[in-house]
Amino acid sequence: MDLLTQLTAIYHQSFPADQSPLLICSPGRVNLIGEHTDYNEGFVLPAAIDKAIYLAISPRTDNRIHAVAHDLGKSRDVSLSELTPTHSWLDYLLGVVAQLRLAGHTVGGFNCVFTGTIPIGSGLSSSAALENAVGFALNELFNLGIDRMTLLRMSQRAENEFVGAKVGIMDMFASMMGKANHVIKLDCRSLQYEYAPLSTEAIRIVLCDSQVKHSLVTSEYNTRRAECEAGVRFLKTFYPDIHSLRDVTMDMLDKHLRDADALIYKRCSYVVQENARVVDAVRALEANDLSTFGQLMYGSHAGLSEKYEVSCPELDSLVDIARRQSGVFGARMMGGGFGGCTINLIEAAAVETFAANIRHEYKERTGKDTLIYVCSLQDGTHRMN
Ligand code: GAF
Repeated sequence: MDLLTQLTAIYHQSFPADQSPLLICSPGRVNLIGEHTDYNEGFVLPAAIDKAIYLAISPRTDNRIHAVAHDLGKSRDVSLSELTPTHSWLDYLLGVVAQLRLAGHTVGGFNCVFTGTIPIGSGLSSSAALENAVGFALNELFNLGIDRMTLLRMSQRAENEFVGAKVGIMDMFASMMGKANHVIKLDCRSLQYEYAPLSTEAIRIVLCDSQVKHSLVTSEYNTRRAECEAGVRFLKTFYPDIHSLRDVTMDMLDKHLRDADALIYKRCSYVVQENARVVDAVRALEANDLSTFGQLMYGSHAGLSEKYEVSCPELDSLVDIARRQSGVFGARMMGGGFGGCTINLIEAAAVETFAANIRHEYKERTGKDTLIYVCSLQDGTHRMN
C-alpha cells in the first residue's frame, strides 16, 4: 500500500463518514553545523530530511477539533473556544490554531489524524514538523493565504508561548523551507537564506541515536539562553550598540568578560566561535573541501561538550568512536543536546562498516544500543494530494 492510501486508511479508521482528507507531509530536520546559534541571531546550516510527520485533515461543520495521535493511540476533542494548554501532544496543534486566531484568521472546526517516522525525543524536531504540518494544513483548508515564512514564525511562537519551550527559529525554518538535496544557509537575524547543494549519493549523512533522552533538556536549554543574554547585558555596558552575541568578537570577550565571569565567558565564547565555524564550514562546502568541513564539525562538538556543556557521555562516546573510523569526514552532537543523535558525514562506501563498528563499540562502552539512520535531504512541508 502506498503512503497516500495508508494515511487515508488510518484517517478513515477514526472518521469513517468523512470524504477524502487533505494529506500533508512535514519533515524533521538535521543541522550540519551551527548549534545554539539560532537564538543568538547567528548562523545555522540545517536541512529537511526523509523522516516526517504525516497529517490527514478535513473541515467540520461545527467549531470542534477532533485530533488523533495515531502512533500514541490517543485522541482528544476540544472546542475552538477552549484553546488553553493541556501539557500534552495536543498543545502543538492548539498552539498553532491559537496563533492563527491571534493573527485574525478565521479557523473552523476540523478532524485530523497524524502519524510519523520521526523518532520522538531524538532531536530531529518532530514538534516543529507537527506545528508546521498543522499551520500549513489549516492555511490550505480554510484558504487563509498565509506565506511559508509567516507560517513558520507562527510555529515558533506556538512553541514559545503555548508549549512553553523558548526554542529558536531553526527547526521550523528547516522543516518548512527544506529543499531536496540541499542544505539551508540561514542567517537567523535577518532570516535571509540560500540553498547550497549537497547530494547524498557519494557522501552520506548518518545519524547515530544515543537512545538517551534527558529530562534536563528544557531547563538547561532555557538556562543557556539566559547565560547568553547575561553575557550580552554585561558587554552592553562597554559596547552599547551590540544587540546579541552575533555582534560580539572574541577580543571583546577576552578584554571584558574573561576575568569578570568565567562561566558566562565560556558559554559566550562557544557561541562566538560556533558562528565563525559556520561561516568557515559554508566556505569549505562550496569548495567541496569535506575534510575541512569535518574538522569544523569536530570543533563544534568539542565546544558543545566542553564550553557549552550540553553533551553527555553517550554523545561524546559516539563522536569519539566515529572519529576513529575510516571514511568519516566529521561528527558531532546535534540539536539541543543532553541526548538524541550525533550527525556524521561519511563516504558512501564506508557506511556499512561504520555502522557495524559503531553499534559494537557503543554497546561495549555504554551498555546501550544505538539506532542508525541514513538520511536523504528532502523538500519542506507540502501537500501530498
Ligand atoms: C533545539 C531548538 F529547538 C533549536 O531552536 C536550536 O536552538 C537547537 O536546539 C540548538 O541548536 O533544536
